[in-house]
Amino acid sequence: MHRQNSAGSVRAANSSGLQRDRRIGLLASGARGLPSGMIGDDATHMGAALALARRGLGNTWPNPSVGCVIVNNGRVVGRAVTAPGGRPHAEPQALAMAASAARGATAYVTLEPCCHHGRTPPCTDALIAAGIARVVIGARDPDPRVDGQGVARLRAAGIKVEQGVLTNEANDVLAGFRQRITTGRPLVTLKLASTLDGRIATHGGESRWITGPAARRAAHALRARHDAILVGVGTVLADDPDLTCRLPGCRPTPVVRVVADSHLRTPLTARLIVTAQETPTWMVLRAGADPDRRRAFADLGVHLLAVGGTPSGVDLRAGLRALGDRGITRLLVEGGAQIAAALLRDGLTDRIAWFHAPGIMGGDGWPAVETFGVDRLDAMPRFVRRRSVPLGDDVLSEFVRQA
Ligand code: AOF
Ligand code: ZN
Repeated sequence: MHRQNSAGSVRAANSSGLQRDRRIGLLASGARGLPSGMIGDDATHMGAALALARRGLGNTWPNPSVGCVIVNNGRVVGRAVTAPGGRPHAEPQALAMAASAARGATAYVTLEPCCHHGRTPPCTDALIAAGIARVVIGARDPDPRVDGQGVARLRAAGIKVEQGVLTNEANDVLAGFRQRITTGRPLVTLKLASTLDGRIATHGGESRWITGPAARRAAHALRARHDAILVGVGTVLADDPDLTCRLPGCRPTPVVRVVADSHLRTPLTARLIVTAQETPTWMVLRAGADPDRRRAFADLGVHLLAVGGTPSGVDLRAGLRALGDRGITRLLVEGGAQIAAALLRDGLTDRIAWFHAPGIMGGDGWPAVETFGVDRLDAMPRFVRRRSVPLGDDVLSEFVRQA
């Protein structure tokens, strides 16, 4: 009774989203114009699983956010996303919701189900035990403990497995996890908010506010979908930011705030430091930094990550690797101009979210990105625009690094 009710309400709650996803799915699968049928249905349900997975972004590190939708005879009987903290995985939660309706059903999973005995039992075995007949997978799991073996195990148990449904979208949701597994560092998104001519403050340092309220809300939503936010010590000294996500009901787990501060110049009274007990604050510092000061930060609950230095500050490449080692998959970099320049110079910027406000300061204003030695056009890092969204008078443009 209870199960039927929950399945019914899932269906009702989801129907308009599903219709929207159906349209998107049909376009994405190239099946435009098909009245109904397998390709369209698969894309529809995978679209719904991807929408669930997107909701988990920022909350599941060190694990990927995975969406799972279980469909029996055209009816959604179970749906779930990886739990905050990464466990339980999506599949056992969706199977629990479906209960006996999982028998003979199709499971749509944005990521290849795991087959290893890690901190949780293998999802492949849970799908097999529940009597799932068919599994549709968005992206293959790059984790070497899985990487194709999940598919093989399902097939060996007689389950029909389809791959390649909305794979680009699934890989997009998986990008942070893939980056951590394959390179050891998180996916880096640089967030900038500037005038049309790329200025972030007047000569006298006035910067509040350049963009309007809609853009600032979108910036908070961006924080919600990342595991951690990085700023340089210059930004802490200038703005004393809080770096939390201040949208109501924004996220179940707190975002990790990270300060790159080679010589520990951050004041012990900074907001990021005095709130470190409630919301994690990590500092990336130089290995040789003052031991007494290190102890003072540690006593206040700050987690310290010592790495090597460069003439311009901490070794950011090593700092990013240290974040990856601790499980961070998606990092949002929010300032300042020095860090932006260093990340661009070193090829460490994977994505850019740039908010442009329709004002112009001219050369008196501070640039969003410091100089970083581009002397020829072919030395300039280039990006591809993925989308632009008007937000009041401002525009958010999202870019990915050119392959
Ligand atoms: C799934 N469904 O929802 C997620 C998966 O340490 P464990 O046991 O939690 O396993 C973590 C690995 O499981 C992770 O590295 C990734 O390969 C996979 N994540 N797999 O079937 C899920 N989050
Ligand atoms: Zn699993």
